[in-house]
Amino acid sequence: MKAFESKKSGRGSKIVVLVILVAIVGAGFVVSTLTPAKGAIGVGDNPYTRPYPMKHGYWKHQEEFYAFASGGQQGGIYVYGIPSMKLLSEIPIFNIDPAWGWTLANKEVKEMLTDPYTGEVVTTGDTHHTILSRKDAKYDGRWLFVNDKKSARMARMDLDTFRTKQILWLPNVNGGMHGFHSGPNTKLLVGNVEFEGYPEKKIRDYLNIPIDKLKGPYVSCVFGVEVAEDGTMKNKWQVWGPWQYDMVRVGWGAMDGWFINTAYNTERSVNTVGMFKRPEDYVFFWNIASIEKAIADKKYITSDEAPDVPVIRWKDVECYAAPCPLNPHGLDLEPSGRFAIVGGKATTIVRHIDFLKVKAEIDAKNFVGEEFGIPIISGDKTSGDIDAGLGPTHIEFDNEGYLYAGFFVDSDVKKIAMGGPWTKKHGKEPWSIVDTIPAHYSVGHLLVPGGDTAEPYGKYLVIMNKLTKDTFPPHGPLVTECHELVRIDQTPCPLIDQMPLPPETHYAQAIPVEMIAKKTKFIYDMKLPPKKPNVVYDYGKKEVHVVMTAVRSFFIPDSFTVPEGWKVNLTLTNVEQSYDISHGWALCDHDVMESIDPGETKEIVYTASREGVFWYYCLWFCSELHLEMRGRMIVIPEKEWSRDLEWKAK
Ligand code: CUK
Ligand code: CUA
Ligand code: CA
Repeated sequence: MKAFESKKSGRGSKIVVLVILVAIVGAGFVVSTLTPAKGAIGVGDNPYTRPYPMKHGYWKHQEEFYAFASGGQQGGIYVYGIPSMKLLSEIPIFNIDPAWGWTLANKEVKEMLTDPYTGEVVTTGDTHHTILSRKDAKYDGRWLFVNDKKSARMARMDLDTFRTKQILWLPNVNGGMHGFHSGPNTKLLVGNVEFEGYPEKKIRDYLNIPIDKLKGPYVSCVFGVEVAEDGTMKNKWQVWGPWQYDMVRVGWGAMDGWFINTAYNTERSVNTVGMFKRPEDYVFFWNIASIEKAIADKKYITSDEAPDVPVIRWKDVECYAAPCPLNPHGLDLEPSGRFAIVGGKATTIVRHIDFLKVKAEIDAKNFVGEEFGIPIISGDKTSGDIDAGLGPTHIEFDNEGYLYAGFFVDSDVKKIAMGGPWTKKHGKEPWSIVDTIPAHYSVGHLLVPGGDTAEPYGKYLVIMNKLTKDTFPPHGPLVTECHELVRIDQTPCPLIDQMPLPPETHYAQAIPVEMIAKKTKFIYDMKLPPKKPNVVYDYGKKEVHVVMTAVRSFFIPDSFTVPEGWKVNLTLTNVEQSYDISHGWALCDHDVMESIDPGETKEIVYTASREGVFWYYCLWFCSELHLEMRGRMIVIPEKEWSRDLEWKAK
């Protein structure tokens, strides 16, 4: 693959050079992948072909990035390696999954999945955006945040255990939490509510926007979440107004102190056709300090539901609108923070908006109109269009001054040389298409490692397709998704691999392996000494408290008795201090199925509702005596119960 590594040619007769390059690189690719290599290194002399015979630990050393991909309606996330495109983990978050012990019998999980405002336990979710934490607008490897669009909540996963540690629910809204993004240092997360909300009367009155419960248009909000040093999230503010919002980016660099978001339904319609009525929609520019000032000036109310969350009127903060192509979806920020790139998904247009020009218009109070009191900035003076293809969706960036825009309808990705200061770096015509990368099929989000930061890592592009059709062998009417790996440090950009991944990734991010691998926990920090196995009977509350340990190949105690109908509160510790030795705790004929990792303690709560003998057993094949690793819960009718039947330490 020497041809791929060679430096790109400079200016000059571009077309001729491009044609020659296509020929050379194209031929080089075919030859090197099809020619059998000498020796035992397998087919082809390139890093994408696995060695044969296989070497142990090959993939471990091969990976450059971890990719974190949202699972959509699967409710959690997927983790896979780049460039291997091999699945490493499928992690439950808003859904339940007993393989992880992520169930309602797990006290901690049940608490996280319970809506604090309604008391409802919600075990289905729709994850869209993964947001890695950052420092100075670059990933720092501390946390991963993920949203649940359906139930308006967001999770924080610690990247040492790959487990969710907190779920934050939004007050005042009925779901539809969509785009969200992190500030350059992850002290503030900003999110959008995509669906028109219908908040309590107090907020409706405060907004003073006439709305009709049956006909709409309703109102909606953009919200801020504060992230503490230890990662704890807290609802900080909500700004309510006449529009709903889709995608959002919190600025850095040139746009520091601002965030931008889009509304594709500026028509404020409640049906599909109505959402297309206008020729263009809006990108909004919000000044973060003005929101903080509104709070300091006490220009807010609070709802009965959330008395600690300021609800601010859109009119009381600094917000400006600029026109953007019809029904935008992708909205992204170029690495220097100067250009906002937005694609109108119902058009062929990708628009670049220069924030320096926007700021000049704002400072000069140069506006071309207003709507609902929001000043409108001239599009002609601040932006330019690239007529790039049908159905632009999302956008990512590399470190060489190129943007990558995916096209749902065209089923391809356009590599576009950016203007401004980037022109010097790549030497290409500003805002021109330099390559068209075919995709299979119908592109949603794109992933370039670090592609939404101030310093993208570049090198690879993953195209996350919405449709797969004939890419893989058929497997029923519900078909897998397709993630396609492309090399982008060369033009044209070759397709390297295709990976099936179950439904349905929206956004994904990738971070260098070394940033995560070095901090991964192998064993949980166990509180020593672990609590002694014990069973305590609380006759007042009709509860049994069981303290149990798991170690190859015993549960201690290996049996306990419970009066029928009592609640069981089981504290289970896996006392193993050995990597990869997880145990399970499945209780027959009950909806209890847990998993517990080395050094971990879990609280499991359920009711012993029926008389009988019920075995509990380990779920992981943990040792040669794994099958023997089991015990019995003996449930005795209350009228037959006596204190003599209590479990006693031997
Ligand atoms: S979204 Cu689904 S492909 Cu929720 Cu960022 Cu665009
Ligand atoms: Cu423990 Cu099997
Ligand atoms: Ca529209």
